[in-house]
Amino acid sequence: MRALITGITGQDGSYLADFLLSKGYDVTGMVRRSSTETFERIAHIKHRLTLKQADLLDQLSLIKIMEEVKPDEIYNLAAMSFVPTSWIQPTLTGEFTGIGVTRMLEAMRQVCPTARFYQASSSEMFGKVREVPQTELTPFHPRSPYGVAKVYGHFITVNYRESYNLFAVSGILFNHESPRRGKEFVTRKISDGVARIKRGLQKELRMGNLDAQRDWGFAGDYVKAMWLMLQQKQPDDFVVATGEAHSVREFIELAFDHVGLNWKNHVVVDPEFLRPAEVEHLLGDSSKARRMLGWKPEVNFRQLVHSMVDADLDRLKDQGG
Ligand code: NAP
Ligand code: G4F
Repeated sequence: MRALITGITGQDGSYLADFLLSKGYDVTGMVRRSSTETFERIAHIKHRLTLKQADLLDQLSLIKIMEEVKPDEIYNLAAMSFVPTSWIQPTLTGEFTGIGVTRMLEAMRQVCPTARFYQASSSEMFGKVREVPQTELTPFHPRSPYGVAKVYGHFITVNYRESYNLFAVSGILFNHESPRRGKEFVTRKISDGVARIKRGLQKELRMGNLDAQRDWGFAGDYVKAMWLMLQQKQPDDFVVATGEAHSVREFIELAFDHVGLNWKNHVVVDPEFLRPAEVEHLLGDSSKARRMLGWKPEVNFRQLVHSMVDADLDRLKDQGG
């Protein structure tokens, strides 16, 4: 089996590549050119991957990569994925995260229409939530240009399935984290900050809204759900979540407790990290995925927090006290 992963240099792309290689797939990763390579997350498997240059903004490059790879499965994980940046670059976010999905689907339709396509949709689409918990049937009310672009990506995937009979699915994934998470996202910012404070490299941690609640899972568990969605008889959309919500404050408290520090002595709320419109509370109901895919999360909240702090402590062990 041949898989094409866009966004292979990101958190999810790297875990998905690990997983597909373990299943014996030939894995090609789509990468965009940059002046400095960003291959840190796939360094351990780079020799087992084929990497090819293309860009979500460049239709011809997407057609060419599909002609060369002839994939059986396509995982479209590439996107501008950081919510605050989507207010700074709203049209670019729309191009990458929204229209980029259409470019991928068009390339697949022209070149390899029998391939199976996974779109990385997001719980950010629920935004100002209409019901708790959120299911596949909950209406969307996105609260950021990123969320709006993801709603477009979701519906264009559904539309191409219905219009052209493609095997195209949308996975509505709630927040998932890991030691490979980018340091600007809240969980990794906390785990990295706690490790730096513990190692004597930093004194305070400046944060935004501590009341926001998220349904946080482990990225390694969530990439399995992506694969399972493409192994079904019929294409369909699924919510993937743990079914447990925790606040940013709880994450902070657990992370500082883990290293024997009191968070109140270090955390400073800084208005710079507040958002123009906030998603206050996300909680997913993944009953459909559990029932139809046989999927369930293996890592709980406490294990997730501890593993992220431990990984950052380990990474910084030669740099501090
Ligand atoms: P991530 O770590 O930010 O990775 C994003 C990837 O997209 C990187 O490999 C990046 O490449 C690539 N990319 C960005 N713009 C591109 C372009 N124009 N052309 C080609 N590649 C481009 O994100 P992640 O956390 O792994 O998330 C994967 C996907 O799932 C994203 O679509 C995200 O929006 C979605 N999602 C994530 C979560 C979550 O909690 N993690 C939840 C729901 C949905 P560079 O290395 O070159 O920057
Ligand atoms: O970690 P975050 O930046 O993730 P957010 O906005 O929920 O988006 C992530 O999850 C989505 C799935 O729902 C993905 F689609 C998306 O690509 C991304 O992976 O922020 C989480 C919460 C927010 O409410 C934010 O306001 O944490 C709050 N927060 C509080 N202080 C902070 C901070 N977020 C960041 N990044 N930095 C802070 O200092």
